[in-house]
Amino acid sequence: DIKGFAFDLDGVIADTAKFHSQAWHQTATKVGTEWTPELQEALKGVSRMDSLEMILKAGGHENDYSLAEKEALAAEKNDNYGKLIATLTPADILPGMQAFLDELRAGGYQMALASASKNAPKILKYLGLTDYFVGIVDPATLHAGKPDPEIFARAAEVMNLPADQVAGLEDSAAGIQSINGAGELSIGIGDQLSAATVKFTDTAQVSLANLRAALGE
Ligand code: B16
Ligand code: MG
Repeated sequence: DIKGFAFDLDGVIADTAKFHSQAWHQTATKVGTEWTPELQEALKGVSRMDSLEMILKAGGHENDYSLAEKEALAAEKNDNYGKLIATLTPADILPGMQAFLDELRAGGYQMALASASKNAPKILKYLGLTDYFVGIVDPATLHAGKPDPEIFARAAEVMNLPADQVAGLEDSAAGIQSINGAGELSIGIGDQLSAATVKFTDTAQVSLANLRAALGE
């Protein structure tokens, strides 16, 4: 039986991807890489420094910057992103997710956050959701990011639950791979998540009743 839920943030709880994209677009322009929809999509769920490397590589600039210069570019992106997320309010919670979190809390389920974002604690605060979560995995302490199973395995630890009692919610293929690798029940939100055990088209579909129906319970 599932007793806890591990949540991705960007794309599951709030659409912070639009802010990441806005800020990375500025970085891409600055380094001379063309900003394309494919590049934008490829950055989903990828850590800050890996995202920068992908942007540099897409324009053939991977050898043009020193480590210190790369760190400065990443810091500048995060400053711009920080200003954008500061506008978030509870009205920015994706459809259905406040109700789902309330339903889980009322049902005595545990919740943990498994986001690659170092800004996650701030974002939860802006959204007014901090108190729902028993813990937030600190991505700075991970040896490997998604698709490695580590982040979702750590979320189960935070909730003090064995993997087979945990369900993970994700909107990225890398995240679904991480959940499956950790031995948890994967719930995919959006299309192109064929590896997910349960699939929902959007966050508005996510509820315990729909989950039970999808599992044939
Ligand atoms: P930060 P998630 C991920 O969040 C984003 O999808 C990804 O685009 C971002 O680069 C990454 O967090 C790191 O974010 O720069 O704030 O540390 O989907 O894992 O919740
Ligand atoms: Mg995501």
